[in-house]
Amino acid sequence: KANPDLYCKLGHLHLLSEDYHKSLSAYNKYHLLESEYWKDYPFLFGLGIVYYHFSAYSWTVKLFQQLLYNEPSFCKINEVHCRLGLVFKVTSNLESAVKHFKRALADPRSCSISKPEIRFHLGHLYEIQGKYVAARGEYEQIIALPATQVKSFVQANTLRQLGWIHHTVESFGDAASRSATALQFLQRSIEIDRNNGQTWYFLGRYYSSMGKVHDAFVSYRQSIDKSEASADTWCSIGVLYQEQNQPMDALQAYICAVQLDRNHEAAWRDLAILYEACQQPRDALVCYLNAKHCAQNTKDEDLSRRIKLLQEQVGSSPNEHLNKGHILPCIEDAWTLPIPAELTQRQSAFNIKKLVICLYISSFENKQHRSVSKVVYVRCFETQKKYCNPSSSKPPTQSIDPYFQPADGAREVGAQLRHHVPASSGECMCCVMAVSPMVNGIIPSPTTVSAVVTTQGIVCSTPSGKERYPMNSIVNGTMDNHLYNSVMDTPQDTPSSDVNPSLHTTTNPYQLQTKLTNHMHHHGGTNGSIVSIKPSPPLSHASRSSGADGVLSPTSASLDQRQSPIKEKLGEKEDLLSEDKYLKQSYELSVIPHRPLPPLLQPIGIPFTLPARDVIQTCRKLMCNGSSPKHLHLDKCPPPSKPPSRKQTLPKEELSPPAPTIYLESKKEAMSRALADFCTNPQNPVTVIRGLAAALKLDLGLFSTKTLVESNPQCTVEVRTQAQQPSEENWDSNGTNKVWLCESSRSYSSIAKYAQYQAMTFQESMKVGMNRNSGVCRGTSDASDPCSSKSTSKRKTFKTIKFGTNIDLSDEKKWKLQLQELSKLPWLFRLVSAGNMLSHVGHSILGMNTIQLYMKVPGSRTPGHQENNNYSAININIGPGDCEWFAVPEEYWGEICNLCEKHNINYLSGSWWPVLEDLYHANIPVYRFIQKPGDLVWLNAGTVHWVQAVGWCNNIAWNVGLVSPHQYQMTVERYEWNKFCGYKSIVPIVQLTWNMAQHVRITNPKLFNMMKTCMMRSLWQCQQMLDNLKKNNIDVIWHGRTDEEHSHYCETCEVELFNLLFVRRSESNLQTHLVHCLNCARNLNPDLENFVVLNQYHTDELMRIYDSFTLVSRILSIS
Ligand SMILES: O=C(O)CCC(=O)C(=O)O
Repeated sequence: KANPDLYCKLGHLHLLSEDYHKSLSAYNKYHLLESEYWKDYPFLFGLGIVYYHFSAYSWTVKLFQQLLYNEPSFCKINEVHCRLGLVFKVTSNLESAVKHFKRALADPRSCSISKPEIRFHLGHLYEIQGKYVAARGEYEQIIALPATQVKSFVQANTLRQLGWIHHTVESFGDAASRSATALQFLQRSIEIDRNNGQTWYFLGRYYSSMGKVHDAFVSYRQSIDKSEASADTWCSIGVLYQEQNQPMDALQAYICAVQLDRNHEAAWRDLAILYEACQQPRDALVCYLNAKHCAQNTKDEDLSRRIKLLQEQVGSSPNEHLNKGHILPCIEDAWTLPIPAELTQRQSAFNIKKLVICLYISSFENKQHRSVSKVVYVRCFETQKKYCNPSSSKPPTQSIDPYFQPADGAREVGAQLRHHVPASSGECMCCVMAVSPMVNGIIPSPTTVSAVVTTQGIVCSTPSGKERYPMNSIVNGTMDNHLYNSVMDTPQDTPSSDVNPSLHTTTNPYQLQTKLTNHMHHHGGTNGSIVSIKPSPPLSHASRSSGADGVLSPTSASLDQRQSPIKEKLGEKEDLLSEDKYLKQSYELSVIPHRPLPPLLQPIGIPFTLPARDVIQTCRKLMCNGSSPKHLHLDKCPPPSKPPSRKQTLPKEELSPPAPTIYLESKKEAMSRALADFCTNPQNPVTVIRGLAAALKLDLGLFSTKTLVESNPQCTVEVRTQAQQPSEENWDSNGTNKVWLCESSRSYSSIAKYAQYQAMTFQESMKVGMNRNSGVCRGTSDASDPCSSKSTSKRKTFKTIKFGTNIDLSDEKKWKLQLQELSKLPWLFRLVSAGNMLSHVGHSILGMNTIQLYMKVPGSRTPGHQENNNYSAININIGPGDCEWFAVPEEYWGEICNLCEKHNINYLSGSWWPVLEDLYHANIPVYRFIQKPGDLVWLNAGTVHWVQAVGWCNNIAWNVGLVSPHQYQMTVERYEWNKFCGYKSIVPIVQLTWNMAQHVRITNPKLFNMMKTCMMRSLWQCQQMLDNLKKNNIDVIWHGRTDEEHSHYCETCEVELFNLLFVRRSESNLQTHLVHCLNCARNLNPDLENFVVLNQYHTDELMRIYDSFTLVSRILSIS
């Protein structure tokens, strides 16, 4: 039988010799043979690097996330952050990119990208986000460094960007001084690197805007000579020609631009303007329509008006008349430009190479039983794209990513192209070969490359081959994305390139392994705990007993609580369960069918009956003699994953199940155990409870707009400006495509102002005779629908509306009456109860254990989500209008997450509205129902949902966490998934577990086991840290924990910190203290210099809580 380790080592070896194909093949073998591949960090790292090399970014992220989750202090973790930064930058996940680059920058260890280059990326990300001051700050820090510390290409690129932002950002001073500074920076950049095509392009733009036509042409020409053909440059050349009244040359240049990038909106628009100027409205219309198609996500009234006007004009004139006396060739003829055949052949050769890569990658995917995702390629950012309107004398602004490093294939192709462009300066236009024509204005798939020499002697080579596009496409394989430009115009031998000299050190498996082993030994501890006693913090809301609420599940058996010496209970090492058994156990102990327990809850092989002191001793022993079962560490568990996709196809009728609805007639029914059991049954993802307000005589009028205005008019309202759309659809802002991205902009207002808006929109709709509460926004997007009222053609236009959301009702003084009224609810629905986990957090978490209010007009949307940490939720519609709900059972969340990823949206932090037909197509059932005024919607743990107002209404909502094994497991599962994805869990689960252990009597053995495991793990983690700190003579300072003190999170990775805090002063503001976890602190400084270590609990106290937490028999709990 083949030894898997050999394959892994072979993978490393090939990686070191930069044979990526062979490395991938060997790693794949290892992956197929070794089910616990995730324990091998150098493997995760190596394969991640290989995927990165092939631009398979989604797989790179997956591998690196596993590494970050399991070994955050891996010796090459800063390399991981750099690569993730680059991946997220190129996939437009800018926030995540910033996070990872910041972490890489803070890490003092070197990696393949130099610190100034990392800083450049950070600056550039800020620039893309429009944070120009921050961008300038980063750039200035780079140029302030001694020249010897910054590679010349980084210097050149930094100076170029500084020049560009001074040229374009008006807030940087008066025009004259900005202009002088910009020119200085650009010229300095060119002095350092004369071969940077992007800098020449910017200089061309600069001269063009200064009216220095000759200098502009010279610069553009330099740009084209120096770099791969760029659509932006050709578009700008077109503008310049047009300004010089050379329409034919302008046409050629624009055609080059759109052949290079068929989605270059500015070039299409400029071409349209050119045709209009030459009295060719039919061609102009075609170009405007293409521009419109490119600008899918931006609304442009001017463009729409222009199109309408031309449509009328073209419609009313016969064809011959329109064609009469035209100056320019029509668009179809203009499109058929020549190509050198040689270049096409080179494109084909490249295509073959790409296919091989795909085959390699799919072998890894097959093992994962996932649908084959395509290789992810570099994508460009569209940031400063404006229109190149010659009439406005504004030069075209680039659609940039001048900074992103192309995948190696792209670079190769670029180099080939550059190499073969004929260096001609003739004053003619030479057409070499025809390409596929544009049929009826529809852009054909480009398959060829064209070369044009314009009258100024500028040579254009337009690699319009179809093969060209995948280099710039993202995972969905569409051909719609803009072309990339080189990120840093990095020379081939720089660290960023794939031929990476420092990779020799980064990926040396032996070094990595040694470092890893050292690190693990370093973690081994001896003795030492600090002894003191601190009283338990009082609870803000909850009572200490389980009460008569009956929330505690009946117990079938109670565990043996007797405590006895280690030897008796644990026996010898052999008595510990074997690893295989643990894996099996983690499925058996799970209360969610077919899903293992999340890592935090997986048993570590020490009986719960051992007292805390013995737990610590046992762990120490196991660590010391090196025989620790791997699962003793939290970070040795398999990383969390999404639930597997469902295999069986649901019959059509099961795709739209009716939402379970309960009609209540009496208070007794409302308070019944049966109701609670029904709602909390995992089989019922959602329950609508009707008649509750009447049964309990609830005065929901306390939440009406009128009362809200009377009681707290100045209260803050977060306002989301949205498009009012049919509820089962979600259109891009242009109204042309159904998308998942649910866009809205945020602003703030007050209850009083929003109330005015609510009233005003209501009155307006009365005037126009709209139906306020029945058909509005519920129908489809046909022309009769008010949401798509103007939708006679394919394009939809939607009204803009404002949604008043996340209104905080936590202030008990301001909202006394309202909060009192809600205490009439049955225990399960109450905001505060002993059986609600969230009442034991010890502090408020806005919107979770406090009430949030929503004020709506028709069409107001709450995008798709699961509740924080998978808690259950309650939502009451106050009325007067209805709300429409969509809900999907929890077990499908992974599939919805995949769909979000397919649409390039982050499932956890992004804003998405599922296109219903996509869900049905994916065989995902959707509950769709109307919530009437007074209806309470109970969302069970983890149910995915999204909501749209049908009429004018207010809603109130909050979360509940039933103290049950199902809810607890769900919560911890999401806690771990959040950690895996680098997303903050706003519920501090470890703290909560310790609090619950003190304040709730648990009768359910499964829940007890889970909680005890969580405590055992955290107890040992704390002790292990303390042991190590003591060994390294690092003092721990007592800090304690005040009542209602919020839990702390690591400043860097945002994980919850329990008990031990690693604190340092902020470098930018010495008054600010930053709290870190041990891993991040050590990544910043391995010896923890400049850190103060604080503890919030004495070990004795933790041990006391641990030991006192016992399973209570049901009978005892009632007595
Ligand atoms: O009423 C709303 O729009 C918010 C709905 C929601 O997501 C919730 O209550 O959890």
